[in-house]
Amino acid sequence: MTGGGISLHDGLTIEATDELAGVARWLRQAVEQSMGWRVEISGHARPSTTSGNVVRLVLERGDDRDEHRSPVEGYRLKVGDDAVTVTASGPAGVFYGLQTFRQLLPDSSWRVATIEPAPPLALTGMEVSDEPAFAWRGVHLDVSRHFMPKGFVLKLIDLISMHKCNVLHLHLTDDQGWRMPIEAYPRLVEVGAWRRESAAGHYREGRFDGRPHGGFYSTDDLREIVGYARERFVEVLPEIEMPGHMVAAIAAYPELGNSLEPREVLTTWGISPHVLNLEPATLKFCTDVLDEVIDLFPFGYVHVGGDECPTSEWEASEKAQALMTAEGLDSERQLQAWFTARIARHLSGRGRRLVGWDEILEGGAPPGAVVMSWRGEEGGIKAASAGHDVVMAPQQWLYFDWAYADDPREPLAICPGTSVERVWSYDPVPDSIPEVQRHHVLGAQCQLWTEYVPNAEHAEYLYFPRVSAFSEVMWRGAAARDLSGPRSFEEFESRLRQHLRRFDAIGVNYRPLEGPTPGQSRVWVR
Ligand code: TNX
Repeated sequence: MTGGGISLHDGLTIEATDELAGVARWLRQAVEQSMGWRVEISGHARPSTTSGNVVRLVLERGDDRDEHRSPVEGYRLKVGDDAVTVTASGPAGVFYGLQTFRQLLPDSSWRVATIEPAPPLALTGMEVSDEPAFAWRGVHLDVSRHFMPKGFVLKLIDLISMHKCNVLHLHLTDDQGWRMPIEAYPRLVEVGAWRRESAAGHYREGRFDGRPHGGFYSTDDLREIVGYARERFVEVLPEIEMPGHMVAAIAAYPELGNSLEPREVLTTWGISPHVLNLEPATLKFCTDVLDEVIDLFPFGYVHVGGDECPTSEWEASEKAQALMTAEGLDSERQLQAWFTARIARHLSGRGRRLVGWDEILEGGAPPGAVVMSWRGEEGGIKAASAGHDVVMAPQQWLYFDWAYADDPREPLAICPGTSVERVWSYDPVPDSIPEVQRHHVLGAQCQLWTEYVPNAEHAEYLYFPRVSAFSEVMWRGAAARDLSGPRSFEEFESRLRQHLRRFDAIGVNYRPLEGPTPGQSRVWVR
C-alpha cells in the first residue's frame, strides 16, 4: 500500500507503444465488452493524458533475458495518483501485470457482455512487484482418449493464461485416436481419428458404450490455436507418441507394426503390446510426420512420448533382433534409446529440442533432451543430476485425471485423491537434486489424461480449481517454500474463494471447495 489512489471510469485511456498494441487491444476488449466503458488506446508519443483515467503500459529496455530463463516475465504494477502503470522488460511481463490488474476489476468484468455499465472504480494506491518462480508453467491436455472441441481448447488457453501459465501441452496421438492431419499420410485421420466404441465405466469392468467416438483438428484449427495461444503468451507443445502408444497409426498403416495383422483403433485403455517396428521406412514415417508438426508448431520443443513401450514384439521379431545386432545393441530398451536418439537428431537439425517422458532415461536419453518426470520425482532427480533439463509432472501431485478426494460423491476417476491442498503443497525442486543442478528444473506441469473425461465440461471440473493451486506453486517461489508460514493453505483458500467468483462470471464448471454439485457427481458414474 502506498496511500493515495485513482478512479477509473468510462472513457479510459490505455497508453501503449506499438509493441504492446496486442496486449492493449486484449485489455480494451475485456473492459469494453463487460464493463461497458469506452476505452481508447493511445501511443506514448502523444502528450500523455493527465485525466488520471489511464492505464499506462511501459517496456523497460535492458535485461530482456536473465541467466537461465528466456524472456523475463516479471512486472511491476503501480496504482498511482495519475495512472495505473504496468512496467516490464517484455510484452509477456506486461501481459501478466495486466492479468493482475484484471483482478482489481469487479468479478463481472470476466463476462463477455455488459449487464449494466460499471460505476467508476476507486483503486487504492499500491505497488506490486512480481515474477514467476519457474519458466515452464505447463498445462497438459490429452485430446486423444477423448477428442476435445476446438472451442474448449481456446477457452482453456484463456483460463491458463489468466493463471499466468505459459505452456499448453497437447497430447495429439495415442492408441485410441490420432487428432492431427498429416498431408503425407492421410489415413492417419481418415482411419486413425475414429474408434468403434469406448470403454464405459472403469476399464476393469469390461463394459463398452457402443458409440463411435473421434474427431480431429484441421490444419487451420491448429494454426488458430497456436495463434490464439501466442497472443496470450502461451506456447503450444505438440506431442506425437512414439514408438509405443501408436496403435491408431498402425491401424491406418499396418506396415508400421511388427506384424501385418490388421489392428483397429483401440476401444479400451491401458498399455498395448503393439508398437512401431523400427525399420528404415518407419523412421522415415516418424520424421515426415514430425516435419509437418514442426511446420505448424513454432515452439522450440517437440514431445515424442516414449513412455510405456513394451518390448515383447521386438523380442519376437527377427528384423528387430537383426537391427539390434547390426547396431551393437544389447537390449530392447537400448533399441528404443537408439530410435529416440535418431529422432532427437532429426529434431535438432530442425531447431527443435526433444521432450520425452521419464522412460527415455532408461536406455540413456539423448543429449539436450528434456525429461518430463511423471512416475514420481525420481526420473526428474536422476535427469537433472545428469545434466538434463527437467519438467516436473509427478502423477502423485499433478495428475488431474485423479479424483479430488476418495469420496463416493466424486465422479468416476482413474485413481483416488489429489486435493487442491495437495497440489498447492507441491514443491517442484526436490532437496535431493544437488544445488548446482537445480537450475535444470525448468518448472512443472499438470496433466489431464482423458480416459475418464468424456467431455469438455468434465475436463473443466477436473482442472479447476486445481490449476489455480498449481499456478500458485509456479509463482510463489523459493522464498515461500516454508508452507507453514504466513502463506498457509488457509490463506490461499480464502483468496481462492474470491477467485471462484471469477469462474462463476466466466462460466467455468469448477469443483466447489465443499465437493461436487449433484450434476457434477453424476456426469461419470462410479
Ligand atoms: C500413464 S503418463 C500414461 C498415460 C495414461 C495415464 C493415465 C504417461 C506418460 N502415460 O498414457 O493416460 O497414465 O493416468
